[in-house]
Amino acid sequence: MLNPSLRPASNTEADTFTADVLQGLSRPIKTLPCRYLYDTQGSELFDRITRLPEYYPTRTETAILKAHAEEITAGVPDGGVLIEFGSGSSIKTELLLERLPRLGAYVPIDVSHAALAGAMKRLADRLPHIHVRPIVGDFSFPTALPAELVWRHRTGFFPGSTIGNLTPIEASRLLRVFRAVLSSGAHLIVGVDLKKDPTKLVRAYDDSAGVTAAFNLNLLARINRELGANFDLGAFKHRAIYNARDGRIEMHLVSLKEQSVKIRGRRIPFRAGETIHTESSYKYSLSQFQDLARSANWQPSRTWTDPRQLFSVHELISS
Ligand code: SAH
Ligand code: AVI
Repeated sequence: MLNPSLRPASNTEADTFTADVLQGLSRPIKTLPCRYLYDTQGSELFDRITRLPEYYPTRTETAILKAHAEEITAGVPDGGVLIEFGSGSSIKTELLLERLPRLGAYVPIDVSHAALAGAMKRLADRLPHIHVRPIVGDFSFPTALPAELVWRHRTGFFPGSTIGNLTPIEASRLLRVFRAVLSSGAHLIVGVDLKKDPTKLVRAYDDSAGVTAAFNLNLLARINRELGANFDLGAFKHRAIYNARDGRIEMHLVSLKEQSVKIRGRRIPFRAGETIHTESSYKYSLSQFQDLARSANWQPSRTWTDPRQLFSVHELISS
């Protein structure tokens, strides 16, 4: 529960960010919500991650979407709306949009203004016939569609294994929110990273070029920029571990010494070796994910994977 003295006076973005940061860093085990990784710099760094040799998810999911684009788009009727949750650069989505010349509209939803602006520009150049209606916002809350689209058939797209960044309980809740946004009978296409050798996983989240480290540390830089904090970026180190019990990769920022940081007039102490848990990335087996989908009243339909079973794309139907 948010300490009343920290509760924001008004619900502006900056107030919510301040409250979330102070609340997360006041816990016995310090955490920060991973959606804050994606400011302008964070979205750019994430795009660089997707091109790293060690980061297999993006190229593997892209190959699956390429190989099965026809089947995946078969359920989208002419005039329908494709709603993407956490659309980022929308690069993969082009593979679907290319096959949907008579789509009513593409609605990308993302918290990152910068990512949406970049995607809009690229799509306007590459697929000018597609009507794009972006929504800046948090996909965890039901989103109202623009009035002219409410009567159209909806299909959801949630690639990238972004669902893995939520705990299974949060993921089930989110799938229920999507069900409400998409309405009954809708199809939802979800990209889900699969369980695999932990060494390969850790390499994907602690790459040799240090891009993932920069992505993680950018969260502290963002808190300095936007909340006037004084994190010393050299005094924290990126760490990625595989937590086998929970089946998830965890990203942490480790304090290299005893220190304290000032954020909006509050002093936050750190012990040497203490960590801030900044992101979890859950890995599922095919059946684990299908069970999760059923828990949210989605009926698993078709599933596509790559030959090495690194990544999966699931088609779910709202029951
Ligand atoms: N779909 C793209 C991008 C995945 S990266 C792909 O598959 O490559 C995850 C994206 O989700 C980022 O662009 C981030 O800004 C966005 N995101 C994360 N949490 C979000 C939330 N709660 N609401 C809306 N967007 C979110
Ligand atoms: C967006 N999300 C699915 C990425 C992942 O793999 O969990 C975010 C990421 N974090 C570090 N590398 C990539």
